[in-house]
Amino acid sequence: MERTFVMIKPDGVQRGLIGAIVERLERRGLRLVGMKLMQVSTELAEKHYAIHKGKPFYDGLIKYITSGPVVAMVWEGTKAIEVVRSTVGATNPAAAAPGTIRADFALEIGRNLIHASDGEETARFEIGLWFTDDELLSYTRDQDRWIYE
Ligand code: D4T
Repeated sequence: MERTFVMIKPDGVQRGLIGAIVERLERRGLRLVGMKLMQVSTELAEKHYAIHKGKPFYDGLIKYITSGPVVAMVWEGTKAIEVVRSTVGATNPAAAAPGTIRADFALEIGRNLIHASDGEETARFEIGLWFTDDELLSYTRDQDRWIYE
């Protein structure tokens, strides 16, 4: 089963949207296998967003991500990477499809509430960057037979 890294960014925590966001992913049928509330260091933020270094929005992005606690999570399920990305919506909330998390709760690209891995390689890298193996659990839920064929 596929795993993906998801982070509720500082605006999501400050706005009291942790529960609403987690509920969307749970309702979809995805399984939470790791979760922690943490203050992101500049070092971790720079590693996570290394691909954007040098871009005009980079400094603001690092400042935003380190501005308060975030909720780091790993979710598991059928095609989890793609499913979470489509549930989250487009990077710019103003352009995100109605019904997605970003469209329903956000307006601006620099306050887009949530991060989700965008591919298999990124998911592997980000899960390893944010979690140790023993922080991730393997388990099943009674309801899984009604979600997974
Ligand atoms: P993240 O990585 O935060 O989930 O967002 P996306 O995967 O949807 O988008 P991304 O990697 O292209 O952008 C990372 C992060 O940078 C912010 N950003 C991006 C910004 O503030 N201005 C911009 O012009 C872009 C492209 C938003 C998300």
